[in-house]
Amino acid sequence: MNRTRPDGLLRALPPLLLCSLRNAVALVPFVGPEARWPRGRRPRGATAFLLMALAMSVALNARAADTLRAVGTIIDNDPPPSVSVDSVNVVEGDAGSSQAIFTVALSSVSGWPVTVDFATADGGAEAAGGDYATASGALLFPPGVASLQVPVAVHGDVLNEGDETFYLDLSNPAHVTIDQGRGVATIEDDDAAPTVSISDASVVETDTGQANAAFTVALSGPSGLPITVDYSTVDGTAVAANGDYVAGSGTISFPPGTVSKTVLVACVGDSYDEFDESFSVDLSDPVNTSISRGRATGTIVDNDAPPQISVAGFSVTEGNTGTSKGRLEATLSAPSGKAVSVDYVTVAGTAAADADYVPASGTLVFPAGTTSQFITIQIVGDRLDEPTEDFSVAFSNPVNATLSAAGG
Ligand SMILES: [Ca+2]
Ligand SMILES: [Ca+2]
Ligand SMILES: [Ca+2]
Ligand SMILES: [Ca+2]
Repeated sequence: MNRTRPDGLLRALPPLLLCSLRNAVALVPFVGPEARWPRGRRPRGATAFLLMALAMSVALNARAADTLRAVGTIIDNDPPPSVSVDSVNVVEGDAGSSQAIFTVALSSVSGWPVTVDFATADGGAEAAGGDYATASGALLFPPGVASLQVPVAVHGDVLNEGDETFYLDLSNPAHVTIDQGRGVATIEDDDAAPTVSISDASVVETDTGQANAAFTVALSGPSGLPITVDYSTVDGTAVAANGDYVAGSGTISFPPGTVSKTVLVACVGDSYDEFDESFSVDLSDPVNTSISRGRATGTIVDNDAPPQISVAGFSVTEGNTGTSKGRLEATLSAPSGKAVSVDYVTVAGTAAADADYVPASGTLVFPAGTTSQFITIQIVGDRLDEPTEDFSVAFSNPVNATLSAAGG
């Protein structure tokens, strides 16, 4: 209300004149013929004095109109606004950084400069673990501004993991109250689970004790989640119940970040010459992974030399008629896990074929695990007095064995 403009004085004149008129009427009892003065008489010069007072009243009122001011106080009846921070989702990415952008908003604009502090806080996402970059500071809302943004850097990776969260917390409000003081940022994982595979293994057999076949179980990449997979041995030509290896099963655990584990299977030594034997290790029940190669072959490489075949000389007393049997024993130096065979044929010496013995030939077979076999030769009897005669049995073509230096 500006009262300094000239037309303001014009507007003030009517009330001033009215005020002066009231003063004049108030003086009437003192100036009229019925005026009652002390001691019942009007003092000399009183009428002139009162008229002068009336004139001064009019003049004073006129001067007051020149400086009149009215202070208008508008008492604000509005509460301060409140401030809230929203929640955001951001796709993680595989490398570099992306931004989680929080919006901090006032419930209404304010005529005051509004300030509030902000700071990030770990949830499942950890700044120290590289999931995001910490951020903190103060937000100033100039009068009339209702919202501001707070970007927070989120770091990408290639780990399969669950969605993770962190927070943006508000504090120290000025000219504002905090309504929603915590915003949640959800980092959405975008990585596939790694696969798991098991590799073949082989071990050279020992003669005593055990040797381990080491199977590598590997993930295609690291994971942010704990991974487990079960394993179990399965008989092949190697049979656990026969003592070839020690059956085993269990659960393989990969803590987050681990990509390789080893499964050991004990293989039992022996001295049997045998074929290489194999068994399998199977994977099953993968957790937080899938199986890309679920069966590995374990090969037990035999380290035993083939046995030697040896024969002893034999003698037989000739009969007078018909034939009698001469038995020739062939032996192996050690039992074998393989079938051993060797060819034989009789060879005449001073004894003549047919006249003194029945020629024979064939293949002598030692079933696996046996060490002794016999060849029977028919000796022809006669009544002729004669020197001791001899013939021989020649061995050749040994299979899964060698011939000893000493012949039979
Ligand atoms: Ca990723
Ligand atoms: Ca990830
Ligand atoms: Ca052996
Ligand atoms: Ca062996």
